[in-house]
Amino acid sequence: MQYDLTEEQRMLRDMVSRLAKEKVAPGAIERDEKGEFSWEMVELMRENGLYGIDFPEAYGGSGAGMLALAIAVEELSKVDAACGLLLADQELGSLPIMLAGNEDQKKKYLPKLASGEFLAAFALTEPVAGSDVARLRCRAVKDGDSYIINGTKTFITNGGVADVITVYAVTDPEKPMHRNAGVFVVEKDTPGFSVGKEENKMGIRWSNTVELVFEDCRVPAENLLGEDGQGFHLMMKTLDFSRPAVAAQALGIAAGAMEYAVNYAKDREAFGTQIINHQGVGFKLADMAMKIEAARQLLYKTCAVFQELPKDMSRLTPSQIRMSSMSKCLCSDVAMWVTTEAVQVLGGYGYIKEFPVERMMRDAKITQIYEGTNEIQRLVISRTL
Ligand code: COS
Repeated sequence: MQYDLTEEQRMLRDMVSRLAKEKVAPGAIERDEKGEFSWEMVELMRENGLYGIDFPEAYGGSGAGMLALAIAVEELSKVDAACGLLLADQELGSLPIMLAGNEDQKKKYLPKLASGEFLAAFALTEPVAGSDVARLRCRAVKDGDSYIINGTKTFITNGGVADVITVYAVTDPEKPMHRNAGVFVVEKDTPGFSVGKEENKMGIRWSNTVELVFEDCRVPAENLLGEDGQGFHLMMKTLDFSRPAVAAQALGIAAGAMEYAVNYAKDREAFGTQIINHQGVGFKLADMAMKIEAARQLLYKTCAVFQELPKDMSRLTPSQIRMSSMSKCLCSDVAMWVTTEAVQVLGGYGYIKEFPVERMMRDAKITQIYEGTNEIQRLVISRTL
């Protein structure tokens, strides 16, 4: 029985780790300060074939699976969480097509998403709600061979830079909740679609986060993914499949902060010895190591389970759903705790922008919020027990 990474997964980890240290880490502080989307980082992901890691080989991906994707996101996020998010969000925006797209839709979009020629975004949250998906208000009304979409989506990662956006909209409010919506592929040049306000964020600052506005936006009916009425379930399944990538981002942030704190604690002296020798510091680092490794084991196990599952609209079991939510919740809680303690280990330096743990602490916070708050994850977990 194998309970370890494969040779290919190790090679990928080493390759992405090198790339992260040599090409991503050097500009991380500047990108964070500027808060402008980095096409240079997109190009780096494209050149190294990283966008297609978890895309099927039949559609131009490398078919390496979800664990490989998690490993890549983790390595990138060790030095720059917004860079890890480039891969995680490509997966999130593309998953509705992978899960519910027909052959024509898959052929049309997936190869370009796998290569990174197209960027994807996922549009679910609205100003009125993010957690309570069943009460979202964006509408899509069938009109002949099209649907006309009206509404506003908010906090959409990559919304202003994406070529294709998968959009959730209620198609028939008379139908029962959870069975009254659809998910549509909207291409960026569609008339009636526009990008609104760009958010100025606490963390993952150079990642693009915007409002999207749909005003009589007419999309061909053939852009509906799966069946009309299936939208809620498609979005839930998308999130089950995508949350492990957010967990990987959080894990990477935690591991990056710990590595920095350990090196600092070996270097810095107080009371005649390196501060790692003081239990007040050494025990913090020990707790970091335990929590990170426990979170990593849960995440990798979840990825190993999910990558064997068919990417279609079949139902997941409660235990599969629970594993996805547990990974996201645990890894992000660990990231918040570890980064806060890493700042503490560095003392005054931890509070200064020249030292990366300050940014990591700000970056960690969003992982407890997006793709379902950790309160929602606990709700999902408790409902499946
Ligand atoms: N995976 C698969 N199916 C799920 C599911 C999940 N995680 N959660 C719920 N479902 C299914 C249920 O099995 C149920 O199916 P049936 O209608 O066939 O019985 C249906 O969806 C409705 O479930 P429920 O009654 O639990 O729905 P609620 O309206 O109470 O909402 C939560 C459930 C809160 C869990 C859901 O709205 C959610 O996940 N919200 C968070 C969304 C989110 O992550 N937002 C962040 C923005 S995206 S970056």
